Amino acid sequence: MSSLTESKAWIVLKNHYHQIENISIRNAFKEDPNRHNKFSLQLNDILFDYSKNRITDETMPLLFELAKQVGLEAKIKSMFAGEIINTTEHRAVLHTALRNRSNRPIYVNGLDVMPDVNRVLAKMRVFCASVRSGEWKGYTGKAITDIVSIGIGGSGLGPRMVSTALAPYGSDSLKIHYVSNIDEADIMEKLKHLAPDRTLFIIASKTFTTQETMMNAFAAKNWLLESIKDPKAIARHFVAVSTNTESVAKFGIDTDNMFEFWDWVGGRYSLWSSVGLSIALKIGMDNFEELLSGAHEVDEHFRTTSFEKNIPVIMALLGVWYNNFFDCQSHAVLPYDESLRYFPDYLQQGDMESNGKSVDMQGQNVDYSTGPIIWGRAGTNGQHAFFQLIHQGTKLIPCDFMAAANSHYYLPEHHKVLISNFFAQPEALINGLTREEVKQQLTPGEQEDSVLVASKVFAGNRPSNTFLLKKLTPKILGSLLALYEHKIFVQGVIWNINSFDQMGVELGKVLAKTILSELESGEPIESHDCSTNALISSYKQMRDC
Ligand code: G6Q
Repeated sequence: MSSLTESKAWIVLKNHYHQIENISIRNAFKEDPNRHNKFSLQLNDILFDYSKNRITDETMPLLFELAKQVGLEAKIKSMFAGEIINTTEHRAVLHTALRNRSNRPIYVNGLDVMPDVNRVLAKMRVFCASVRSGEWKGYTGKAITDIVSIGIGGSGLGPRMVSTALAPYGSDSLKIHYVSNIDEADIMEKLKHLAPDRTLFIIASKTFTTQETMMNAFAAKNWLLESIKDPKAIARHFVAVSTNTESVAKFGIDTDNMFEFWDWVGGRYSLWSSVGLSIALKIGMDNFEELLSGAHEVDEHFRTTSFEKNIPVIMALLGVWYNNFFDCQSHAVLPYDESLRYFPDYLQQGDMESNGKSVDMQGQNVDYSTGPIIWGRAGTNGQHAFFQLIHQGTKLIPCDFMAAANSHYYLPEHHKVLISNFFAQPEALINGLTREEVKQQLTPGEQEDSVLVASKVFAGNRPSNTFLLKKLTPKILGSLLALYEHKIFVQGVIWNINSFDQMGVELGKVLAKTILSELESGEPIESHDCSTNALISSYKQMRDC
């Protein structure tokens, strides 16, 4: 047994769980008209309501006790102070410095990182203004109309999600396209609509060695040079976002057009750095800095607020409550906002790559469940796809619902219907529908059909959190993303795992390299299990016939 599951706070929580696991949320609301006030918090323009959870007045204090027991307060200080908390990679974790709008000095190895952060932001500002105004010209003298940002994982998901979410703030004369996949369909489908002399490529790669990104970058370079036959054109059509100056120069990009960031920025936490260049180009630097400000406000909230009023801490503890005590396997994220359609994808990486670990900080296998499976889709589309399982399936799936009170668009009736669904689903999830209620709704003939009656019963009591945002502005989005980042951090601290490495993505990459060379070989392949050998052989037959 690990010290976590043997600890006092954990054992007390386990006992409490057995006492209240079947508490009816529906009854809890009837019994306590103050439940919403008690279990909700407002942070600037975000209202966080966690009253629709299986918790009583006793639950949260016990969960706060767990947070205290694992030394969360000191761990938060360590992260903000730039200590080496990513111990396997010997790195500080300082995405908070990228949005430190207070400019408070933050030291890594005795050096204040803020002058560098501000220098790169200033460089991004000049560049964005030049491209957006049309002053920056392509090689043939034409202004840029299309940006293609090539990057994968942390160098792709965040920028794509944010620039989609903030499309209403975007320049109509500048279109942004994202290419990640090594599948040629990704780049080919994007490039076929573009004019090389009006296209600017951003190669976003921390290492500048990632196979997918580099192959796509070379394909982009060839595409450009097929049309504009002078290699000097590269300097006007390619910029890089990286920590690797040498490789950027080797690729042929003018290092004056390289936007740097640092090894203390983890890939999946990097959209706040120059990795967000495509976002800044789309929405302008003022709006990009608003995004940073929103995140900074949450950083300050997280850093300075007591656990009882600390939204990321509460989000994390509720997640632990379901993950470790109710044995929930997954967590659904359901933005009622089409602009946030990529948010579940982005959060999948942020959460699952951070906390999908089974070894603790001391190198021991854990004997408790760690990060949940994160999934979801924008509402109302999800309602017509998988909500059946959330309402009536055999699995308990805690959900996060989020929506903006004000829309950027001009079909007010649409927004009202969207919001009515956004409120209805969490309510339906807790209330369910009893046998008696079902019978009241049936015709007399239908009441005879016991299968029909049973099928229409909803057990209810299914928990959720609700985030009501005033409007999806850059600032509010920045805040929302930072809430989730810190939730992930807190859970990593409780589970005593390193949330900032990602060793689990390496093995498949190594095997793919071996297989790549075998795909060209005429010899029978026998080095794998019989399934993989046979599949490779069948692939070659299909490919070559
Ligand atoms: C994220 C990971 C990973 C990384 C990509 C791209 O935290 O480290 O998703 O972002 O593998 O890496 P490069 O930016 O180095 O190309």
